[in-house]
Amino acid sequence: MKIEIIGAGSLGLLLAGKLIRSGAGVRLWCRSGEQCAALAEAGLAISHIDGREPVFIPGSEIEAVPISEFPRLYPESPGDWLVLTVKQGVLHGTLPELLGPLRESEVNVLCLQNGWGHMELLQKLLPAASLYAAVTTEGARRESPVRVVHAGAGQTSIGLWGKGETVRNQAAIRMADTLRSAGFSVLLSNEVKAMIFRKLAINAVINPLTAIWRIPNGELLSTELRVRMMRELYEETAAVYEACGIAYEDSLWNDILEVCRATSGNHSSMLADVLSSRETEIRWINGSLVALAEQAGVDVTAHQWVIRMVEGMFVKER
Ligand code: KPL
Repeated sequence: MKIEIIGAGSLGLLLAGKLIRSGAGVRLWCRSGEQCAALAEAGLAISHIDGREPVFIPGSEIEAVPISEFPRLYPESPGDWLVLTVKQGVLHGTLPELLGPLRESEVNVLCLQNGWGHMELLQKLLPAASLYAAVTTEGARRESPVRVVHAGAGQTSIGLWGKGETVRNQAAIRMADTLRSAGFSVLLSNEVKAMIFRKLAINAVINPLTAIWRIPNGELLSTELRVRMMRELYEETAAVYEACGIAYEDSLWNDILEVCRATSGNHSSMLADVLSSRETEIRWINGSLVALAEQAGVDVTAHQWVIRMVEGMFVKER
Protein backbone atom coordinates (compact mmCIF):
# COMPACT_ATOMS: atom_id res chain seq x y z
CA MET A 1 0.00 0.00 0.00
CA LYS A 2 1.29 3.43 -0.91
CA ILE A 3 0.33 6.35 1.33
CA GLU A 4 0.62 9.96 0.24
CA ILE A 5 0.88 12.20 3.31
CA ILE A 6 0.07 15.80 2.48
CA GLY A 7 1.46 18.14 5.12
CA ALA A 8 4.74 17.77 6.99
CA GLY A 9 3.81 19.53 10.23
CA SER A 10 3.87 17.76 13.59
CA LEU A 11 1.27 15.10 12.80
CA GLY A 12 2.42 14.56 9.21
CA LEU A 13 6.01 13.97 10.33
CA LEU A 14 4.92 11.66 13.16
CA LEU A 15 2.76 9.55 10.84
CA ALA A 16 5.38 9.50 8.08
CA GLY A 17 8.21 8.45 10.39
CA LYS A 18 6.29 5.69 12.15
CA LEU A 19 4.73 4.36 8.94
CA ILE A 20 8.09 4.27 7.14
CA ARG A 21 9.66 2.50 10.13
CA SER A 22 6.93 -0.16 10.02
CA GLY A 23 7.64 -0.83 6.34
CA ALA A 24 4.74 1.06 4.70
CA GLY A 25 5.31 2.90 1.41
CA VAL A 26 5.08 6.63 2.10
CA ARG A 27 5.52 9.76 0.01
CA LEU A 28 5.56 12.95 2.07
CA TRP A 29 4.39 16.19 0.43
CA CYS A 30 5.96 19.22 2.12
CA ARG A 31 5.11 22.88 1.87
CA SER A 32 8.68 23.87 0.92
CA GLY A 33 11.58 22.49 -1.11
CA GLU A 34 13.83 23.50 1.82
CA GLN A 35 12.09 21.02 4.13
CA CYS A 36 12.45 18.24 1.52
CA ALA A 37 16.17 19.01 1.22
CA ALA A 38 16.58 19.10 5.01
CA LEU A 39 14.83 15.70 5.35
CA ALA A 40 17.01 14.21 2.60
CA GLU A 41 20.15 15.48 4.32
CA ALA A 42 19.41 15.06 8.04
CA GLY A 43 16.73 12.32 8.04
CA LEU A 44 13.70 12.42 10.34
CA ALA A 45 13.98 12.05 14.12
CA ILE A 46 11.07 11.20 16.43
CA SER A 47 11.59 11.33 20.18
CA HIS A 48 9.11 10.26 22.87
CA ILE A 49 8.50 12.11 26.11
CA ASP A 50 7.60 8.86 27.89
CA GLY A 51 11.16 7.62 27.42
CA ARG A 52 10.49 5.10 24.64
CA GLU A 53 13.32 4.55 22.14
CA PRO A 54 13.62 7.38 19.62
CA VAL A 55 12.93 6.58 15.97
CA PHE A 56 15.33 7.75 13.29
CA ILE A 57 14.67 7.47 9.56
CA PRO A 58 17.71 8.19 7.36
CA GLY A 59 17.18 10.67 4.53
CA SER A 60 17.75 7.94 1.94
CA GLU A 61 14.54 6.20 3.15
CA ILE A 62 12.33 9.29 2.93
CA GLU A 63 10.56 10.28 -0.28
CA ALA A 64 9.79 13.95 0.39
CA VAL A 65 8.44 16.13 -2.42
CA PRO A 66 7.28 19.78 -2.53
CA ILE A 67 3.49 20.02 -2.67
CA SER A 68 3.75 22.43 -5.64
CA GLU A 69 4.83 19.35 -7.68
CA PHE A 70 1.67 17.42 -6.81
CA PRO A 71 -0.31 18.13 -10.02
CA ARG A 72 2.67 16.96 -12.12
CA LEU A 73 4.03 14.03 -10.10
CA TYR A 74 0.96 12.48 -8.50
CA PRO A 75 -0.82 11.36 -11.71
CA GLU A 76 2.40 9.57 -12.83
CA SER A 77 2.33 7.23 -9.81
CA PRO A 78 -0.82 7.69 -7.73
CA GLY A 79 -0.94 6.24 -4.23
CA ASP A 80 -3.73 4.16 -2.66
CA TRP A 81 -4.44 6.67 0.10
CA LEU A 82 -4.11 10.39 0.59
CA VAL A 83 -3.65 11.36 4.21
CA LEU A 84 -4.33 15.06 4.71
CA THR A 85 -2.54 16.48 7.73
CA VAL A 86 -2.50 20.11 6.60
CA LYS A 87 -4.28 22.75 8.66
CA GLN A 88 -7.73 23.98 7.73
CA GLY A 89 -6.22 27.25 6.41
CA VAL A 90 -4.20 25.37 3.77
CA LEU A 91 -7.13 23.12 2.95
CA HIS A 92 -9.35 26.12 2.25
CA GLY A 93 -6.49 28.13 0.71
CA THR A 94 -3.91 26.67 -1.65
CA LEU A 95 -4.83 22.98 -1.62
CA PRO A 96 -8.01 22.99 -3.77
CA GLU A 97 -6.09 24.07 -6.86
CA LEU A 98 -3.38 21.44 -6.32
CA LEU A 99 -5.94 18.64 -5.94
CA GLY A 100 -7.47 19.49 -9.35
CA PRO A 101 -6.14 16.34 -11.10
CA LEU A 102 -8.01 14.17 -8.57
CA ARG A 103 -11.50 15.44 -9.42
CA GLU A 104 -12.58 12.20 -11.10
CA SER A 105 -10.44 9.92 -8.95
CA GLU A 106 -11.89 7.26 -6.63
CA VAL A 107 -8.93 7.60 -4.28
CA ASN A 108 -9.31 7.03 -0.51
CA VAL A 109 -8.71 10.17 1.52
CA LEU A 110 -8.11 10.29 5.28
CA CYS A 111 -8.62 13.77 6.75
CA LEU A 112 -7.08 14.64 10.11
CA GLN A 113 -8.16 18.26 10.54
CA ASN A 114 -9.54 19.85 13.68
CA GLY A 115 -12.79 21.79 13.43
CA TRP A 116 -15.69 21.69 11.04
CA GLY A 117 -16.09 22.60 7.37
CA HIS A 118 -13.27 20.64 5.75
CA MET A 119 -15.29 17.50 4.93
CA GLU A 120 -17.96 19.44 3.04
CA LEU A 121 -15.26 21.25 1.09
CA LEU A 122 -13.50 17.98 0.19
CA GLN A 123 -16.77 16.41 -0.87
CA LYS A 124 -17.18 19.22 -3.41
CA LEU A 125 -13.56 19.05 -4.59
CA LEU A 126 -13.33 15.25 -4.80
CA PRO A 127 -16.84 13.98 -5.53
CA ALA A 128 -15.71 10.48 -6.62
CA ALA A 129 -13.33 9.88 -3.71
CA SER A 130 -14.02 7.85 -0.58
CA LEU A 131 -13.60 10.38 2.20
CA TYR A 132 -12.77 9.36 5.75
CA ALA A 133 -12.72 11.76 8.67
CA ALA A 134 -10.26 11.00 11.44
CA VAL A 135 -10.20 12.42 14.93
CA THR A 136 -6.98 11.89 16.80
CA THR A 137 -5.72 12.55 20.29
CA GLU A 138 -2.10 11.73 19.41
CA GLY A 139 0.12 14.46 20.82
CA ALA A 140 2.84 15.66 18.47
CA ARG A 141 5.12 18.70 18.61
CA ARG A 142 7.31 19.75 15.70
CA GLU A 143 10.69 20.96 16.93
CA SER A 144 12.18 21.64 13.51
CA PRO A 145 11.45 20.64 9.89
CA VAL A 146 13.20 17.31 10.61
CA ARG A 147 12.42 16.65 14.29
CA VAL A 148 9.15 15.83 16.02
CA VAL A 149 8.32 14.89 19.60
CA HIS A 150 5.62 12.29 20.23
CA ALA A 151 4.16 14.06 23.25
CA GLY A 152 1.58 11.47 24.19
CA ALA A 153 0.12 8.33 22.69
CA GLY A 154 -3.57 8.79 21.92
CA GLN A 155 -6.34 7.23 19.91
CA THR A 156 -7.41 7.79 16.33
CA SER A 157 -11.03 7.19 15.31
CA ILE A 158 -11.84 6.90 11.63
CA GLY A 159 -15.28 7.22 10.06
CA LEU A 160 -16.54 7.13 6.48
CA TRP A 161 -18.00 10.47 5.41
CA GLY A 162 -21.23 11.02 3.58
CA LYS A 163 -21.88 7.70 1.87
CA GLY A 164 -24.25 6.23 4.42
CA GLU A 165 -22.17 3.04 4.36
CA THR A 166 -20.39 1.24 7.13
CA VAL A 167 -16.73 2.11 7.61
CA ARG A 168 -15.93 -1.60 7.89
CA ASN A 169 -14.88 -1.97 4.27
CA GLN A 170 -11.71 -3.59 2.94
CA ALA A 171 -9.86 -0.32 2.32
CA ALA A 172 -10.58 1.14 5.77
CA ILE A 173 -9.74 -2.12 7.55
CA ARG A 174 -6.41 -2.28 5.71
CA MET A 175 -5.62 1.33 6.52
CA ALA A 176 -6.48 0.81 10.19
CA ASP A 177 -4.24 -2.29 10.28
CA THR A 178 -1.40 -0.39 8.62
CA LEU A 179 -1.65 2.39 11.20
CA ARG A 180 -1.79 -0.17 14.02
CA SER A 181 1.35 -1.88 12.68
CA ALA A 182 3.02 1.54 12.89
CA GLY A 183 2.14 1.70 16.60
CA PHE A 184 -1.07 3.79 16.56
CA SER A 185 -4.23 2.86 18.36
CA VAL A 186 -7.07 3.00 15.81
CA LEU A 187 -10.85 2.56 15.97
CA LEU A 188 -13.27 2.43 13.05
CA SER A 189 -16.50 4.26 13.86
CA ASN A 190 -19.87 4.62 12.14
CA GLU A 191 -20.60 7.70 14.27
CA VAL A 192 -18.50 10.05 12.22
CA LYS A 193 -20.41 13.26 12.89
CA ALA A 194 -20.74 12.60 16.62
CA MET A 195 -16.99 11.97 16.72
CA ILE A 196 -16.22 15.27 14.94
CA PHE A 197 -18.65 17.32 17.07
CA ARG A 198 -17.21 15.86 20.28
CA LYS A 199 -13.69 16.87 19.24
CA LEU A 200 -14.97 20.25 18.03
CA ALA A 201 -16.35 20.99 21.51
CA ILE A 202 -13.07 19.93 23.15
CA ASN A 203 -11.03 22.13 20.81
CA ALA A 204 -13.44 25.08 21.04
CA VAL A 205 -13.05 25.18 24.82
CA ILE A 206 -9.37 24.32 25.30
CA ASN A 207 -7.59 25.77 22.28
CA PRO A 208 -8.51 29.49 22.32
CA LEU A 209 -8.07 29.88 26.08
CA THR A 210 -4.65 28.21 26.10
CA ALA A 211 -3.66 30.43 23.15
CA ILE A 212 -4.91 33.65 24.78
CA TRP A 213 -3.32 32.90 28.17
CA ARG A 214 -0.30 31.14 26.63
CA ILE A 215 -0.49 28.21 29.02
CA PRO A 216 -0.24 24.42 28.62
CA ASN A 217 -3.57 22.55 28.63
CA GLY A 218 -3.33 21.42 32.27
CA GLU A 219 -3.03 24.97 33.58
CA LEU A 220 -6.57 25.73 32.48
CA LEU A 221 -7.61 23.83 35.61
CA SER A 222 -5.35 25.79 37.94
CA THR A 223 -7.71 28.67 38.84
CA GLU A 224 -11.44 29.02 39.33
CA LEU A 225 -11.65 31.89 36.89
CA ARG A 226 -10.10 29.83 34.10
CA VAL A 227 -12.46 26.92 34.72
CA ARG A 228 -15.40 29.37 34.76
CA MET A 229 -14.39 30.71 31.35
CA MET A 230 -14.08 27.14 30.01
CA ARG A 231 -17.53 26.41 31.39
CA GLU A 232 -19.01 29.45 29.60
CA LEU A 233 -17.62 28.28 26.27
CA TYR A 234 -18.85 24.77 26.99
CA GLU A 235 -22.39 25.92 27.88
CA GLU A 236 -22.68 27.98 24.72
CA THR A 237 -21.43 25.00 22.70
CA ALA A 238 -23.99 22.71 24.34
CA ALA A 239 -26.75 25.26 23.63
CA VAL A 240 -25.75 25.37 19.95
CA TYR A 241 -25.73 21.57 19.74
CA GLU A 242 -29.16 21.37 21.36
CA ALA A 243 -30.63 24.04 19.08
CA CYS A 244 -29.20 22.32 16.00
CA GLY A 245 -30.21 18.79 17.04
CA ILE A 246 -26.58 17.66 17.38
CA ALA A 247 -26.40 14.82 19.90
CA TYR A 248 -23.67 14.87 22.55
CA GLU A 249 -22.91 12.76 25.59
CA ASP A 250 -23.76 13.93 29.11
CA SER A 251 -20.11 13.29 29.95
CA LEU A 252 -18.86 15.96 27.49
CA TRP A 253 -17.92 18.56 30.14
CA ASN A 254 -16.03 15.95 32.18
CA ASP A 255 -14.39 14.68 28.99
CA ILE A 256 -13.05 18.19 28.33
CA LEU A 257 -11.62 18.39 31.87
CA GLU A 258 -10.11 14.92 31.39
CA VAL A 259 -8.39 15.98 28.14
CA CYS A 260 -6.80 18.89 30.08
CA ARG A 261 -5.49 16.43 32.68
CA ALA A 262 -4.35 13.80 30.17
CA THR A 263 -2.48 16.37 28.05
CA SER A 264 -1.57 18.66 30.93
CA GLY A 265 1.98 19.44 29.80
CA ASN A 266 1.08 19.89 26.11
CA HIS A 267 0.63 23.08 24.20
CA SER A 268 -2.65 23.01 22.27
CA SER A 269 -2.28 23.22 18.50
CA MET A 270 -3.65 26.79 18.64
CA LEU A 271 -1.09 27.88 21.21
CA ALA A 272 1.64 26.27 19.09
CA ASP A 273 0.37 28.25 16.07
CA VAL A 274 0.30 31.50 18.02
CA LEU A 275 3.81 30.95 19.40
CA SER A 276 5.09 30.32 15.86
CA SER A 277 3.13 33.29 14.40
CA ARG A 278 1.14 30.92 12.17
CA GLU A 279 -2.49 31.44 11.26
CA THR A 280 -4.68 29.53 13.74
CA GLU A 281 -7.71 27.31 13.06
CA ILE A 282 -10.03 29.51 15.15
CA ARG A 283 -12.29 30.23 12.13
CA TRP A 284 -12.96 26.52 11.68
CA ILE A 285 -13.26 25.72 15.38
CA ASN A 286 -15.04 28.52 17.29
CA GLY A 287 -16.00 30.22 14.02
CA SER A 288 -17.94 27.17 12.85
CA LEU A 289 -19.86 27.13 16.15
CA VAL A 290 -20.72 30.82 15.70
CA ALA A 291 -21.99 30.07 12.18
CA LEU A 292 -24.22 27.27 13.52
CA ALA A 293 -25.38 29.57 16.36
CA GLU A 294 -26.36 32.30 13.91
CA GLN A 295 -28.54 29.88 11.94
CA ALA A 296 -30.18 28.66 15.15
CA GLY A 297 -30.45 32.04 16.90
CA VAL A 298 -28.29 31.09 19.89
CA ASP A 299 -26.20 33.64 21.82
CA VAL A 300 -22.49 32.78 21.68
CA THR A 301 -20.86 35.89 23.17
CA ALA A 302 -17.96 33.96 24.73
CA HIS A 303 -17.06 32.27 21.43
CA GLN A 304 -17.22 35.61 19.61
CA TRP A 305 -14.97 37.13 22.26
CA VAL A 306 -12.27 34.43 22.01
CA ILE A 307 -12.33 34.66 18.21
CA ARG A 308 -11.62 38.41 18.39
CA MET A 309 -8.87 37.87 20.95
CA VAL A 310 -7.10 35.16 18.94
CA GLU A 311 -7.53 36.87 15.57
CA GLY A 312 -6.30 40.12 17.08
CA MET A 313 -2.93 38.50 17.84
CA PHE A 314 -2.01 38.55 14.15
CA VAL A 315 -1.09 41.41 11.96
CA LYS A 316 -1.65 40.09 8.44
CA GLU A 317 0.81 41.24 5.81
CA ARG A 318 -0.96 43.19 3.07
O1 KPL B 1 -6.60 18.53 19.86
C1 KPL B 1 -6.03 19.23 20.64
C2 KPL B 1 -5.30 20.38 20.07
O2 KPL B 1 -4.39 20.88 20.69
O3 KPL B 1 -5.65 20.79 18.94
C3 KPL B 1 -6.14 18.98 22.12
C4 KPL B 1 -7.02 17.78 22.35
C5 KPL B 1 -6.72 20.18 22.82
C6 KPL B 1 -4.82 18.62 22.75
O4 KPL B 1 -3.93 19.65 22.84
